Amino acid sequence: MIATGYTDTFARDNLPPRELWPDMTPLLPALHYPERLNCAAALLDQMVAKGHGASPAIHSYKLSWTYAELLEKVDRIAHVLRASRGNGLGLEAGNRVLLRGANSPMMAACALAVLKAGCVLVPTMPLLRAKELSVAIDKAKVNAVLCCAALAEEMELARSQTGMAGPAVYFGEGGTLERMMEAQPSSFAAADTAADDVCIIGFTSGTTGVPKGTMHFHRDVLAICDCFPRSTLGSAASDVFIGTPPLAFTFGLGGLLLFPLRVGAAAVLLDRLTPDLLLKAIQDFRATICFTAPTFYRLMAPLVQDYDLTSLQKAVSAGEALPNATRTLWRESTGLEIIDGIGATEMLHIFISASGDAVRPGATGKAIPGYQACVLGPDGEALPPGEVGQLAVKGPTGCRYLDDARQQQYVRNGWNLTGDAYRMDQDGYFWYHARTDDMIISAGYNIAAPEVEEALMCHPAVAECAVVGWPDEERGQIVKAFVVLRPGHEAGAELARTLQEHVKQTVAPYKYPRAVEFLAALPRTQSGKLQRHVLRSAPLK
Ligand code: 3UK
Repeated sequence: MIATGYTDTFARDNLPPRELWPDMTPLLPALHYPERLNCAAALLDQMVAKGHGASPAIHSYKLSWTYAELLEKVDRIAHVLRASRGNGLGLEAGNRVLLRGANSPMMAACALAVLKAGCVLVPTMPLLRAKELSVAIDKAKVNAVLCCAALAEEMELARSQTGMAGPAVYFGEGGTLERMMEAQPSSFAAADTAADDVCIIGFTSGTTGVPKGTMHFHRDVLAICDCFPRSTLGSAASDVFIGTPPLAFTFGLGGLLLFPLRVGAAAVLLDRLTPDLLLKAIQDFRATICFTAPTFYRLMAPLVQDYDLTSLQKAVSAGEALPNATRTLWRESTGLEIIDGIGATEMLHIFISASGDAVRPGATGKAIPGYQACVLGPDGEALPPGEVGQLAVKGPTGCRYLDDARQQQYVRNGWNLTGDAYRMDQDGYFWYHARTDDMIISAGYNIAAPEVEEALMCHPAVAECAVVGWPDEERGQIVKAFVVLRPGHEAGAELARTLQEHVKQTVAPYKYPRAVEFLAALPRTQSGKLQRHVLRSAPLK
C-alpha cells in the first residue's frame, strides 16, 4: 500500500486482512490513478482549472452555485474542519466526520469539504433515529458531526447516548456553520492523501441486520465516475442531473454529485420529493438525466402528461429490480427506455447495466466495462448460461467492511457475492431472479417473489405490490401477496380472486398467491427498498 496521508490511521487499521479483500485489479487503463490522489480536488479544483469555474454546479429552488462558488464554500468548510485556531475544529487527517441532512447544496459542499480536508466521510440517512446514528458513531469512532440544523434534536440525543466527545456543527436555518465559514480563508490546499486512503465509510444494513460500514478509497470515488457514466450513461457538461436518492446513499452520492462534477455538469439537489414534485422539478430545471428507484418511475408514469418533460433524455433506475411492467409503462408515457443498473453500497455504485439499443427488457444488462460478473453454483463453481445461481462480481471497487466478520460471506476467492440470485444468458446479459433470501419454497416448488410481483403489476388495479413466503403447515410456505390498489378500486375478496386468477393466466399457476392482503402502502427503507422481512413478520394493521 501507498504511504498514508493520514495521521489518524483508524480506517486503514480496521480494513479486513488483505487476503479477504476482493480482487480490485483495474482492468482498464483509464482506471489507473496517481498514487497521491484527493478525489475532491480531482472533482472540483481540477474542473475549475480546466475552465468550468463559471459553469453551474449545483441548483436548488433557493440558490445556484457555479463551480467556483462551490469550490469556495468547500474550501471554507475544509478550514473549519482542520483549523486549530479561531473557530476551527482542529480535526486531524484521517478523522471521521459524520454528515447528516436531506439533499441540499450545503450537504454537497460539506461532503466534498470532508474529503478535501483529508477526513473520512460517514454519510447518514436523514431519517435515521438516535439508536441507528449511535451505531455509526460507535463503529466508525466518529470525531465530529456536520448536520442540518433541522435534525439537531435527534443528533444531540445520539451524541449523548454514545458519550461522543467530538463537536457537532449545524448548518442551515438556526445553525452556525455558515458564520464560522465566513471567518475562514476562501481557499484551502487539498490534503495530500494516498489513492488508497479510505475516504468514505458508508453504512448499509441491506434490508435487515446490524449495519455494516463499507470502506472506499479516494481512487474508488473516481473509478465509479469513470465506469458507468462513461460506458453506459453517457453524460456531458451540458447535462443537468436530478433525482431522489439521498446523498447518504451511494446511489445518490454518485448520481447526484460525483458523476455530474466529473464531467462539468450541474446537479439539482432537492429534499422531500414526491412523484409530482420530481416531475415539476424536471420541468423547472430542464433536467436531462434522472436517477431514482423503480417505484418512483411507476408512480410518476400516470402523471407525466401534466408536465413538460421535453428536456429529459435519460432515466436511470437502481436500488431494486425494475419490473418489466414499470419499464413498459414509463416508455409508453415518456418515450424513454429506462437504464436499469444494479449497484450495491459494498461496490459503491452500478456494475451491471445497459442503455439505448443494448437494453434487453427484463434483463438488468451486462457487466459494464471495468467489471466482470458471473453466476456461481452452490459449491462456488461458475454455472453455464441459463442456470440460476449467486451473482458474483469484481472490478475496481469492492467490499471492505469496517471490522466485520461478514466480510467472509460477501467476498469469496476475490469475488463479491451480492446476495442476489441471477441467471446469465448466452450473450452475457444478467437476468434478476430474487434476493437469495427471497426465494419462496412452496410444496417443493422454487418461486422467485419478483416474478409473481411482476405478474400482479400487469393488472390495472395494482399500484404496487410485494410478495413473500408465508408459513404454512401443509406446504411449508405459501405465496402471499400484499397489494396497494390504484385509486378507484375496492379491496375485498372479489378483487383478491380476480388478482389470483390474473396471476394464474400470466405465469405458471402454481405460483399464484394463495393469500392476498390489501395495504395502504408498502414498508420501505429510506433508500426506497421494499422491506420484505417486515411483511413476513407482521400482522401490519
Ligand atoms: C439490490 C437491485 C435488481 C440488489 C445501490 C445503485 O441499491 C444499492 O445499494 P444497496 O447496498 O443494495 C444492494 C442490493 O440492492 N439492487 C440494487 N439495484 C438493483 N436488484 N436490480 C437492480 N437494478 O439486491 C443489490 O444486491 O442499498 C444501487 C448504486 C449504488 C447503490 N448503493
